[in-house]
Amino acid sequence: MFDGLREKLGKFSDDVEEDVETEPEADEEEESDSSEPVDDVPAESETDDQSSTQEQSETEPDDGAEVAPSQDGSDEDAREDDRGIAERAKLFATGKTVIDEDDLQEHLDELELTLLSSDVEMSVAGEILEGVEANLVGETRRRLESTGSLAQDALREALYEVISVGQFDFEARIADDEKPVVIVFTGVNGVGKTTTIAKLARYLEDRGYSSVLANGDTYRAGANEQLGEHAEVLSVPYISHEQGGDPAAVLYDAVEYAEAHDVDVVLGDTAGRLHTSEGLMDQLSKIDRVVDPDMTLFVDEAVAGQDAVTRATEFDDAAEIDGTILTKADTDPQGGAAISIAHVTGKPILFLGTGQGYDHLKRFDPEDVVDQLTLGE
Ligand SMILES: Nc1nc2c(ncn2[C@@H]2O[C@H](COP(=O)(O)OP(=O)(O)OP(=O)(O)O)[C@@H](O)[C@H]2O)c(=O)[nH]1
Ligand SMILES: [Mg+2]
Repeated sequence: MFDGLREKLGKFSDDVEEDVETEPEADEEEESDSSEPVDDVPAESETDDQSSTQEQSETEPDDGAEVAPSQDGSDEDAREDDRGIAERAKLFATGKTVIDEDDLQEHLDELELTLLSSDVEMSVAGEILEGVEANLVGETRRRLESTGSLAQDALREALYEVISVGQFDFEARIADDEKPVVIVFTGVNGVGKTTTIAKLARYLEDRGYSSVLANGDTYRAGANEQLGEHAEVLSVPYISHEQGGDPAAVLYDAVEYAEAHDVDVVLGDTAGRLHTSEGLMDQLSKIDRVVDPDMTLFVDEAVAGQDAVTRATEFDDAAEIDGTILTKADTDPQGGAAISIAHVTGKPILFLGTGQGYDHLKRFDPEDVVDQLTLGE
């Protein structure tokens, strides 16, 4: 998953790292002469744990901006130098490495192209670039484990910032909300809504929650049979009406069934639709009015890239969503939608579909995704 993009992102980290220079050793002598009392600790530098795995581990006081080379020249010059370094790139947590501003800009331009060509939405790409730059020049927050490569860490942090938008603890919500918890699934045709519902029923069962499947897709011929078969295989109850019936009525019946039988979760399927199909979107509003779902989840294919991002926004505008499930992540080498959707909609990605089997559903873990995108784990 995301192999294509990982390769390209790896190039960014490698290229930047190649251009990073360790500051001249000359400093060290001068510094040891001036024997600062502070020399033992990296403490007053910004962060804690992170590595100085670079070659520059010899230790010196650090925080490059203030600890200037000079001594010999005038203070003026020293400050000028400092400012130069600080502005170019007061780089990197240790303060001992610098990269030329032009070089950095060139790498950032390449990174932008990489992201855009992998279907990352434009504003999200911009946000990532800003994050990378800020993380390189300023202090990295180190929420993620350090990889020892400063450029890679900066990229990882910036990716995490956009990918983790809006995350909430799905299982805690299921556990805490009043039962039955009603979840309705929306999205365009053929993206994997019905399959995802079946997978989620299995996922919930594995965690001790019962569910009932409700077929709100009264539109497509064969929809009843399809969801009904899943219900049979999974041994979960199934509520459906005749084709052409009112989806809100199906959902209503399913909620009543759940209440009567102490079922924890109602999983409501709906027909594939475009956000522009007025009649079908009206049905969603009616479902909202009649059963007031606890969550409306937008389902789309990871492989749809930019299209998925646009559709998520359109669905959110038309019938507010609480989160997204991206299917077919197993066939997506790019990751553009996975990176962009949460930031663009402000709603989290909750699950990834990773295949056609019932067990091919993974909780979307932003840290995990960042690792996959940058480390291949
Ligand atoms: N590789 C892969 N295929 C998937 C995944 N999820 C669903 N599919 C396949 O996508 C196809 C469409 O799935 P459905 O669940 O019928 O899609 P839908 O959104 O309900 O379609 P409509 O009801 O027609 O709107 C099926 O062949 C599924 O097996 C996934 O995560 N990975
Ligand atoms: Mg379906």
